[in-house]
Amino acid sequence: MSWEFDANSFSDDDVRSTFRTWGFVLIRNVLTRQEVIEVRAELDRAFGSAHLRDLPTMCSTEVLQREAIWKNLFKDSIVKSLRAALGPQLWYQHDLDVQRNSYGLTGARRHSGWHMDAGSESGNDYLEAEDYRFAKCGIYLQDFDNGWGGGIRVKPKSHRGFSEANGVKRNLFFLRRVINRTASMLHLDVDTFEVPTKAGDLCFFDSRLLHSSVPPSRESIKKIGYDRKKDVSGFWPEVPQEHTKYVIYWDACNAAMCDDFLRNSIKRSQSELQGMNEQRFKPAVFTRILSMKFPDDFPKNFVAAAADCDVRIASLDAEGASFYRQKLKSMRLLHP
Ligand SMILES: O=C(O)CCC(=O)C(=O)O
Ligand SMILES: [Fe+2]
Repeated sequence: MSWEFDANSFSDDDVRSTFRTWGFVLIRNVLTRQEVIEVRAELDRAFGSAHLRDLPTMCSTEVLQREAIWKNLFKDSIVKSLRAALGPQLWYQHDLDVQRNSYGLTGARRHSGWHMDAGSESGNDYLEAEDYRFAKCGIYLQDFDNGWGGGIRVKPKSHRGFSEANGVKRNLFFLRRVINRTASMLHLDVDTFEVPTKAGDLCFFDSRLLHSSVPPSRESIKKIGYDRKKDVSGFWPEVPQEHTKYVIYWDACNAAMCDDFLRNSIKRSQSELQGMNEQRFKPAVFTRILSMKFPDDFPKNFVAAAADCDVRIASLDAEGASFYRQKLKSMRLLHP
């Protein structure tokens, strides 16, 4: 079974079973070459502005102000493939962001950084539900093999222990997961698959799948002097401008997952304290997201684009959102 499809010709059934079996799906060319150029140029401009210049991420409230970026989420091939994998009633979380030259927990350490995005939700029963359908979606805007770590790598099938009904299989999948984790601690690459994303591709993966960033190659690291640098963090501002790593990320799910996810975001927002100052590497992401009620607080073109393809957007009700708006007002923000 292949995990790779073309944006213009895939069967929904194949996408669905690939997602369940492997935990990830790659859809080629959801953006044309010209669209990639335009989106990258828009991001270069945006990140060149004073309030974003030193930041590794453009957060959801900022992305929502830039139609040239968010409109890509509603492309036919993207909506169709996500609907195939997640179910007919497709929901987007508006936790969208753009990551720039960001190598997460991996930094320059090639064997580290393995995680699942649902990590903060561990212990919640819904992760083990048979109908769990929740995916992290990324539009990659450079080739994975350009030497600057443009893509991600995954441990295929590592999501499967959670909702496997057969007890023996379940234990085997979990055992494999433990072996994978232990191997990466020993700097061994077991079961690692580098997803060969090209500029303009969509890759979406089950939020329980183990994955990590791919750092730049050893030669590239030398070129920018990071081999001599102490404390290389997850953000690499010295990557040459033309190789800037950009990924547009968001979460998508089906109706059954929405309340659970919002509840979890509320829990996570508790670490963003009333009156706090936002920090460069610690913006108040959850408070920002929860403060926006759909559709009232969204650009009207965004609301129309979502309605056009029948994608629902998850948010709190008016009273809930208002609480987080007040909380946001009490903070000193990096930008509005
Ligand atoms: O480097 C990447 O694109 C992966 C980022 C990632 O895994 C995350 O943001 O959770
Ligand atoms: Fe992740």
